[in-house]
Amino acid sequence: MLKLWGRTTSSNVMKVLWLLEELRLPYQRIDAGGPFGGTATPEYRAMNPLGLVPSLEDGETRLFESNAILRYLCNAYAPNTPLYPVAPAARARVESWMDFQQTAQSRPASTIFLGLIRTPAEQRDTAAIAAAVAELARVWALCAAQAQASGGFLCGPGLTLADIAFAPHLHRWFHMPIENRPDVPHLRAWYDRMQPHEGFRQHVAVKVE
Ligand SMILES: N[C@@H](CCC(=O)N[C@@H](CS)C(=O)NCC(=O)O)C(=O)O
Repeated sequence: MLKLWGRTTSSNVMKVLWLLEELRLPYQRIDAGGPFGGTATPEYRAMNPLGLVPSLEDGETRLFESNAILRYLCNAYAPNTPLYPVAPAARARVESWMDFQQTAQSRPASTIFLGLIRTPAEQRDTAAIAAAVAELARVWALCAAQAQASGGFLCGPGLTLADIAFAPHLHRWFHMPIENRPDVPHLRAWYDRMQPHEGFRQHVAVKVE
């Protein structure tokens, strides 16, 4: 059975949980990271060198990096899924947006989340948070315009791994107490298109904590 290591409050774990649900794959989840710890042991570090979550164990295969795990699950268990198209150009487009999530979106999103949700009000760096909000709004504008132009989701009218990779941060954007949250055209429509998916409702659209 697939084993997923990681606490459910991690955005990077959430995206894997959504995909597992989307593909109807049975799995066992083991709490790790944050208050659960367990990520500093040599055994865990052998699976995930920085001691982060998620990690996936599938028999002898051990993987880290959430987006790599998403791709592995499709390749191994759903090779023909439209979530990760096979045609080289379509696949590369999905992968471009997944890389963009890690390189452009994740950093400002983490600054906002850690600042607003994990830091006591009196210790917050409000200037850093405001700068990250402006930076993330620019990233969201690009994503939302892309989804609108593509017919609904980032890479066409149907959901792909690219949308799943962004989803936890998109949910947080609308649910964190962001002061003067910029209004990004079409962003809410992209977010709303994810709502009918059971895996999104169960694992992503949860209390922000
Ligand atoms: N690029 C990595 C980032 C992983 C990451 O930063 N995970 C965070 C949670 S979202 C983490 O492990 N934080 C420390 C902890 O939970 O103990 C991925 O996508 O898997």
